[in-house]
Amino acid sequence: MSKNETPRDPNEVLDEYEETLDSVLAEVESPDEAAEDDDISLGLPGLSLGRRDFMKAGVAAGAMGSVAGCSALTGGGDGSAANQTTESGSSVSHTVEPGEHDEYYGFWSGGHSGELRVIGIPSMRELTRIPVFNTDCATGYGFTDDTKELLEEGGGYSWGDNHHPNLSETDGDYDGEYLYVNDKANGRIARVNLTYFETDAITDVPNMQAIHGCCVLSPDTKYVLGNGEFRAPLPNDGTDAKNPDNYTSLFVAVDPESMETQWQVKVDGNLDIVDTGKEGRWAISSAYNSEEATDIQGMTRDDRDNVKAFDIPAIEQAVENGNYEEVNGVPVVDGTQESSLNQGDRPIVKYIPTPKSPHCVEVGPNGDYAFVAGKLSPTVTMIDLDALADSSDPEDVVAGRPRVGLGPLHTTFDGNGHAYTSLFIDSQAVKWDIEAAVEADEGSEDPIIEKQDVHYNPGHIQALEAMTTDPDGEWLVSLNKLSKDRFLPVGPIMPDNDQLIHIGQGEESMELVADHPAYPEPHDCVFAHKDKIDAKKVYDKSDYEETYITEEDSGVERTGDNSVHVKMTTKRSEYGLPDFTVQEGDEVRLSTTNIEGVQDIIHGVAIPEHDINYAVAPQDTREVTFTADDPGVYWIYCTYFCSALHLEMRSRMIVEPAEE
Ligand code: K7E
Ligand code: CUA
Repeated sequence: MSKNETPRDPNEVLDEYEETLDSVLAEVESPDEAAEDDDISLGLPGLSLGRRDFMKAGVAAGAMGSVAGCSALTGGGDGSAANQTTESGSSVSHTVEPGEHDEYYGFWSGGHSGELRVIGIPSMRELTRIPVFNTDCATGYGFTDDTKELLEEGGGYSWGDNHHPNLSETDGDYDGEYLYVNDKANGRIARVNLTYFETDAITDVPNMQAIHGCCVLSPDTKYVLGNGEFRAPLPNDGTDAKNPDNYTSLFVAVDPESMETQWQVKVDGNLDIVDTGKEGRWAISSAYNSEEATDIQGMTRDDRDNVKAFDIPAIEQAVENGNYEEVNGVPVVDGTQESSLNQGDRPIVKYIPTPKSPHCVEVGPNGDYAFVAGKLSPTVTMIDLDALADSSDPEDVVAGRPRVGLGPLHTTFDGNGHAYTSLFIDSQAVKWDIEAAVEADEGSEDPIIEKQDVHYNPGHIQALEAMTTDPDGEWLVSLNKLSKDRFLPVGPIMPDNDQLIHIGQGEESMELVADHPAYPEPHDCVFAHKDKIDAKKVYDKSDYEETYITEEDSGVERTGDNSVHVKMTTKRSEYGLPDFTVQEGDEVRLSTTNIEGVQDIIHGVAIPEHDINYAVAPQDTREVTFTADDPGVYWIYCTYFCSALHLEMRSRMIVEPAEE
């Protein structure tokens, strides 16, 4: 704000905004008199829902935006016997006895905390955290030279917003190699090495401001795919900044090994979430804002949006044929509706009309259907992936559209014919029969088997290994955005509430078993059976380029007039150097190897007043480089309680004043 402007009363701004919103939403609700007629269909192929089947926009905006009134708005909260609102009385135990292990790893995205969290299932115990887009002083991620460089080359931001963790697959099953996750905030995709549970690559994808949806191409992880949610000029260099008509949204493919951007496809509307079929051909993206507006009123104006079905081999062919423009070094293929590449028999992107502003897409375990949750529509649209290849009429590809309840966001599967959809507004998980939904009329509630109250306002919902071709059932987690009254109050910023629900093999009723507070803000999680992950307990020094330091290597080497290389080992309970001396102004490269081979004996290297602390695990070598600016004595100490003499584990850095 320029200093000539007087600040406005925030309430006044808010009132004004709400007035505008109300008037626009009133228009959306009744664009004309005829629209009041319940029987009028939308006149769109594939959309035989009546207007009453859409959540009225006013209700939608109010309810999606507020959470207080969920019970008042509940249509489907039927209070059936299966509904259980507290965990008291749950008959299933999720207790893992002391000393016992969980059966599954759960990998949780940490949202705008930038980290991932590893949680054991069924105990819901947090096992560790993996810093990805954030820095972490417990491990030294972002402090040591290699991790600092990783973050700098990955864009140089100090935070990220990770939503969608994905495990690498071979033959449609998890191979335990890698986890890939998006950064919605800065258009990045990161990779975590699951041997060491460590981030090993961050790709700052060109041309994309936000990457929201993210998945791997099943069944063999040919690509990591990402959806650019925010439309922007291409290239975004200040040209055309004020002309939203020329903004575009991109879909990207990144190579899972090199982590290099392979190609992008530009499309109409904003892309949201993406999942792929099981045969390597289709990637299905939900999308909103086909209006291509820049404000909420405009984005919700029309009654329909288009799900995009990306035909991966057709896109590869277009790239191979040179049918692209290169922008910032990336081949960008035109997948907009008018594109010539979408006119022939084999369009690269198919546009499938859905009720407006859908949220998620999840492809079911056998790859038959993509489930598109309606968000503003109380339905889930099932897209038949087999029909997609042949049909020219989008109507043919809609296999079913059950009415599941208010605010459907995400769907998961037990592998036994059931889908479970989260209902944000109703605050429920709804279980329904997939084949019954194909048989039933569109908009029918008949496929619904039961509803379970959750607390409160769920986003993602995930059952064990639901994203593989062979889900395991048994447990489901509802990732609820709000916890409100479920925990001791901890100040105004409350934790989320991840709730564990027992589902068995789908033959029994859902049963709420545990509440689990979560620091803001997980979006999604993914589960892998423990046998599929082979985490190393000690580093293998041959995996690392850094020079391994032995006790004999410990010492100070002057490498230039103003630079030194200090090498020292760590072991219980001493550093390889009890002290070392450098000159004021020296650039100090400090290399440390933990020479212990024993599991869980970690040493820390903390240097007071130099903003340095990092962990060195058994057989690992880490380096930091810093400038010794201030003459004095600095006690380097160990931050991991490694032995009875841990407190005594110290070294002394002496910085001698520069000569006058
Ligand atoms: Cu629904 Cu980013 Cu997957 Cu959040 S997204 S909830
Ligand atoms: Cu080493 Cu404490």
